[in-house]
Amino acid sequence: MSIVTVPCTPYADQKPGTSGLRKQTRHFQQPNYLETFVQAIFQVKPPEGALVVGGDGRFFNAEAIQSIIRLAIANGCKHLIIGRDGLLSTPAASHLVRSRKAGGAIILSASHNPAGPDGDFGIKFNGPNGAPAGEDVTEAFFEASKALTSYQTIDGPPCDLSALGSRTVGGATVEIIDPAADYADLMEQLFDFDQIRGLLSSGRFHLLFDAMSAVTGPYGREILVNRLGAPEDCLLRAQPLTDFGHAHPDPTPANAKELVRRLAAQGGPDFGAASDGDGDRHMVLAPGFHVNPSDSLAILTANAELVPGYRGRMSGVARSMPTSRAVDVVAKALNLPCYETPTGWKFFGSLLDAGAITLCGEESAGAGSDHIREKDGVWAILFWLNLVAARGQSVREIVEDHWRRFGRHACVRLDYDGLPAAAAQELMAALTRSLGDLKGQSFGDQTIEGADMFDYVDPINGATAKDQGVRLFTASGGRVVYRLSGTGTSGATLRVYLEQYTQEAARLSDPAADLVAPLEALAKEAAMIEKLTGRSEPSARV
Ligand code: G16
Repeated sequence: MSIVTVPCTPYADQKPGTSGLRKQTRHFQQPNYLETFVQAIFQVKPPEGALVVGGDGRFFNAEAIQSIIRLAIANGCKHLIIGRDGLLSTPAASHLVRSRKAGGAIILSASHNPAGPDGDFGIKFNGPNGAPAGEDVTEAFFEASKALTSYQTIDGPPCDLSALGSRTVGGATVEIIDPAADYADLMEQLFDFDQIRGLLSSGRFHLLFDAMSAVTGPYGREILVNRLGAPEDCLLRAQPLTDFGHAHPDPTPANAKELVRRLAAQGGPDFGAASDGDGDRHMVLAPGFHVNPSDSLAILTANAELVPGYRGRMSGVARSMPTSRAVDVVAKALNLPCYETPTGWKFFGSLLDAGAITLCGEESAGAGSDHIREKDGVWAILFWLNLVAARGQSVREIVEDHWRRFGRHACVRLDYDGLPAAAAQELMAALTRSLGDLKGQSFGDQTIEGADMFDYVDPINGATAKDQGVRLFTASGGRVVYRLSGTGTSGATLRVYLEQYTQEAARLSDPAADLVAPLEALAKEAAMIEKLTGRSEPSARV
């Protein structure tokens, strides 16, 4: 096999967003598009040590991995570690980088975005600590991509990814591994598998896990069925499909209709769970009940002492700025430091590396810990199973107990999708200009007590991230946050996060939408959303 230099014309739009480079699949299929970005990665981060490669199995994964193998070897990589059939969940890839002391990982996924020729595709690079590359590095990828006039590859036949074991390709070792084995071992170290096994075999508790036809099917089978003894029929949509069965692999009740239906049925499961396309998000359900992701982080933190992997070793916690402040209240009660970071898992990396935090999470269905450097869907589900087993309570009882003890931060997110980018940016600019005027203003019975733009300085390395979203604080303990999504692939998405704190016993279990209703009116009016976007209602409420 020989190294081939392929001339190419640079693309001008390869700027990574909240989580790597995400575009429509067809965009990625343009000639040399993927190759240009991968070459830019290797230009900035020449392969050192082993490179972990895998993805969520979506359409174009298989072709992309073959290209990456060729480019990696041509750029000097001597050892590739690849999940069988190109599959690796994002958390498993992060774990492999750390456990195998690899130089980094290339992960192929557009996470919870739909897949297929008309769906989305994505690629991101994680460094030797297993964490997504920081903004300085992704910015360097972008700069390098704009200047490329050629990339290096090798010729030769495609590599067989279906058989476990190592082979030599172009002088490099290509090692195909079981995607779930190492990860399952790690989970076994963190959680009390005996206690969970006891729960699952008690005959009184049934779980249903929806893998959404995405990457976590094999993980669910290995952990829940093979190691914890749950019956095979506890798995729903467990076969990974390249188009995720034409479904949306975002773990929300609306996208998991069969799971919700089965939970609601007489004699149905007691515990429902789902994970997203690449396995880093989670959803936990009980019959007629959905655990809000911000609450999930707070509850995991409050109960961490019940879990072997966290007992006696909680150093601190962090949440992304739009995530509700439920965890702040817990941290205060437990005397733990609590950090507020911009949206994007990459901002937790330095805090985790420094040992400043043990758990962290986000409103966008992500929670995780220092066991890896990504959020982790299956981990969060196992954490919940461990809590149910240790406390002997149902999911709903655990959540309602939590609210009684700490108060409740009811939250709802409004998404305005597909806005013209210019209109969305103008809305944010106008809102930012009006911050001074908004302070002290009343909307209905709500008064704005504070208003600012969230800028971040990383307490560990001093890196800064400016303009991360507008925050309005109300006198009644409410908060409204506005920011533009960094993961969309067409137009702009305005996200408006509403959060209302209450300790009023009679209202604790009210629907979140009712508790935040006064804030919704304020949020729409203060930012003149209808006037500036023409939309009177959001596209989605999450
Ligand atoms: C990514 C990031 C998360 C972020 C989420 C939503 O998740 O890793 O940190 O919270 O996107 O971001 P945005 O509001 O900018 O769309 P994932 O699961 O898509 O990789």
